[in-house]
Amino acid sequence: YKNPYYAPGHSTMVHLFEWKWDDIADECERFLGPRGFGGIQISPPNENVIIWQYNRPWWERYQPISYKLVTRSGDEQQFASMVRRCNDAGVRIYVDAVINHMTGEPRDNIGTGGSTADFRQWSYPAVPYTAQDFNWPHCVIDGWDYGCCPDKVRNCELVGLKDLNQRSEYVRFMIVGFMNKLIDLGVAGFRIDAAKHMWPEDLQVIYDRLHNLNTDHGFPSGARPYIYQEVIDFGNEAISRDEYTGLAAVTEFKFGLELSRAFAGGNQLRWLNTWGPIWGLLAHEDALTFIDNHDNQRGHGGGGVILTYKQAKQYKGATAFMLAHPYGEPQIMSSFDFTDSEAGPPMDSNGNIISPAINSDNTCGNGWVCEHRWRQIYSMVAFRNVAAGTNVNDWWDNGSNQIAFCRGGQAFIAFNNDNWDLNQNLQTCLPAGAYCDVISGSKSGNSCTGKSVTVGNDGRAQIYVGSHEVDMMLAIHRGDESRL
Ligand code: AAO
Repeated sequence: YKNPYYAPGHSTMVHLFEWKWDDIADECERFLGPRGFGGIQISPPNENVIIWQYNRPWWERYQPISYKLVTRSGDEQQFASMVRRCNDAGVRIYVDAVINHMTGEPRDNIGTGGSTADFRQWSYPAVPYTAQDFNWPHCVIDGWDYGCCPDKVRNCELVGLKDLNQRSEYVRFMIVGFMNKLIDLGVAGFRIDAAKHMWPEDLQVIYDRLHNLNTDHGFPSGARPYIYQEVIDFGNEAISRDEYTGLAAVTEFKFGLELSRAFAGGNQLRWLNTWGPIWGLLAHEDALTFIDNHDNQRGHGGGGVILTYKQAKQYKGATAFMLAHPYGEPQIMSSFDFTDSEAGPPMDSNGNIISPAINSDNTCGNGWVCEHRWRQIYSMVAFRNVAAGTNVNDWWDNGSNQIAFCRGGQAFIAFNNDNWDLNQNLQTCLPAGAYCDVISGSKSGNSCTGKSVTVGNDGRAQIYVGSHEVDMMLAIHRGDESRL
């Protein structure tokens, strides 16, 4: 369950938070596939309760009312078409699977597919689930429980969401049926929402009943879904991420916290020369890594102080480091702009999501940030693909916040997070020749729209990153996008 089965030459997942299925399919064909992205985490595809009381917040999608594939993102036919088109473009789909609970919303009880629920009776007729399918007696998790009491964290309700009992064969049957339907439609795996709140042994049973990935969508025969489990673990709670790594991959929240700290200036970049498990991070193959996610970018659900698109220079630096370094399976957040942490995606007065507009410079409009379309970020996905299979070598630092390293003989990157210029003759490990920096610009015919770098016969080059430049890094590699 730890192999994402990316198409050859692809890497990196992007979370297209709250995007519609038709827009995702277009994005696979016009941008993500051609640019070498590996996959997409989509918002939960099954029917959720409609919450007008808070003007359709983003978090209504974490309140399931049935397993019908009908949401603001689209219906089942649109979902199936998206998966087909994305797989054809070499881009995999990973589903955010909300299987811990059902809606617990006190006022609203109508779903995006027209189904109803009576949460006070634990009644969800569109599945159907009734009271006997939930953990009993009913209780709600409070903050203290995380420190002391795994049984409460797993058997009580997370923020009042009705807590399914995954020990029940009937509940397992419904969940497995839902997930297998998605696998048969061609998805490559799942984020397991709130995995900490379910018993590992129950999850094991569910995972082992999942189908192999669909060979009609280009997966090898016998391939198991990629599963990454949402477990927030900073090392100070009763439930450890280690209880879940035996099953499948786990979201590594320390990763974004530490890189955010470093790139925000709270820790010197030179210490990153040991980046990986020495920092208390999960083993490489166990870790789904990211700078920010949809919760912590808006102060929901813990995770400490992290960088987001709102601190653009530092955020691009941290993201570039994530993509330049071989550790972990990276995920990029792709956001809609927000000031109100509850607000849902751009929508019209009927609550329909407004599609992102695509500007001529590749960026998005209509309220969508589209970090994955920032040149400094998508260029680093190409960098990662060129560097695949190599390790970090020829690490250089100035004893402070200027660092540089090679990825085998394939790629080179330098960072300057000091408040003075980086101007050094450095080993790039690349063949002699001229290269375009893919951060400050791109290759255009036989020249660069940004900086260029000339590598000598000894692999060395003069590297300049001014402290007042828009970006703090410079990256060159052997791929077509960089080599002149
Ligand atoms: C909404 C309303 C609620 C209402 C509820 C039901 O906001 O007021 O009661 O509906 O009507 C999302 C939103 C929720 C929303 C929910 C349903 O974030 O606000 O509730 O949809 O619409 C825990 C879980 C983790 C979870 C996180 C939010 O362990 O699984 O809470 N994340 C996922 C999703 C998330 C979603 C759900 C789950 C539910 O990603 O989007 O919720 O499907 C500690 C624990 C964490 C725990 C946090 C929660 O964290 O370690 O496990 O996360 O507490 O507060 C430091 C510590 C850190 C600690 C943190 C916060 O950073 O180091 O460990 O402080 O204390």
